[in-house]
Amino acid sequence: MDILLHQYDTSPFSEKVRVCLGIKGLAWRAVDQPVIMPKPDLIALTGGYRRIPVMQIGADIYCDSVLIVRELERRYPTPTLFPTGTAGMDHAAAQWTDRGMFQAAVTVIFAGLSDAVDAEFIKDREAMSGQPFDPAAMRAAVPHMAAQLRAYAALIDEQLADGRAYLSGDRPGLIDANAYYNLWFVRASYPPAASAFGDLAHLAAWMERVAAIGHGDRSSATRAEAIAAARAASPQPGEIDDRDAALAGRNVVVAATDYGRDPVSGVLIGSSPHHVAIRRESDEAGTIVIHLPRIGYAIR
Ligand SMILES: N[C@@H](CCC(=O)N[C@@H](CS)C(=O)NCC(=O)O)C(=O)O
Repeated sequence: MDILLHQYDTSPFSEKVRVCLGIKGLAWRAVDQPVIMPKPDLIALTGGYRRIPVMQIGADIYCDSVLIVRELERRYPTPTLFPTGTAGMDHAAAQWTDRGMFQAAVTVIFAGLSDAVDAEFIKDREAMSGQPFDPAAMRAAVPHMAAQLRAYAALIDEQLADGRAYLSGDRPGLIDANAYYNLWFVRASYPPAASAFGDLAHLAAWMERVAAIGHGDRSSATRAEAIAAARAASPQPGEIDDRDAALAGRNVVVAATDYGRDPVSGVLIGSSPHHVAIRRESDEAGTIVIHLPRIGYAIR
């Protein structure tokens, strides 16, 4: 079954996943989704989750880049995303890159672009975050956030100072994809802000190496093809962690706790410390199972 990645090209969290697909040399199909709501063809598959990226394999739908890369490693273990056997801490690094580093990148980019940002985009992101888009406040935060970004970038440069090619040695892994994608985002979206890290020589050479990994064997699929693929497939069976036994087979509602908190409801059919899997019926896509992470998500 094809790996379908619901994404858009400018999405930084999608770039994280695309680099992991490149490390693994996998074939996959990009399903481009809109940058703002409405996204009816995505919601038909996710049951309400609106963020990008989402990975689909048949009738199994994986929300959030953290869970997507975990599932890629489970299904396609070779070559590994953890070449030095540090999977736990490499996954934990996402709590740094996806939060503090991402917020710093977003601030320097959107403060820089502020006058050029489309009104519809601003309205959408205000609704998603519950926060006003305030260009003046963002511009005031730039010195601090640029300093944060530089400090984060200097950590990466420090790790590379012994001449290693990638962050854990001579082979690339998830830690490289995580550390890379926000810097890529800044450089691609608002190049002047890349001055926060452009002079770090080890980091600059490493960014070129990560870019050269590429994205694997990419082709494209339409949104209608993705929905048809879900309808034609059956989801994988799930297994429930003993700790969640009381919730097995019950209706649950799962939502992110940071932003884009749109709830997804369904019957709990699988769980582990890292994920929950819920089954629901979609008018368009038939029976689907939606997988969501546990860190940063609440279950009711
Ligand atoms: N924790 C999520 C965050 C994803 C995220 O914030 N994605 C951005 C795009 S890169 C998003 O969904 N923005 C709103 C949208 O595209 O509708 C993940 O790791 O996948």
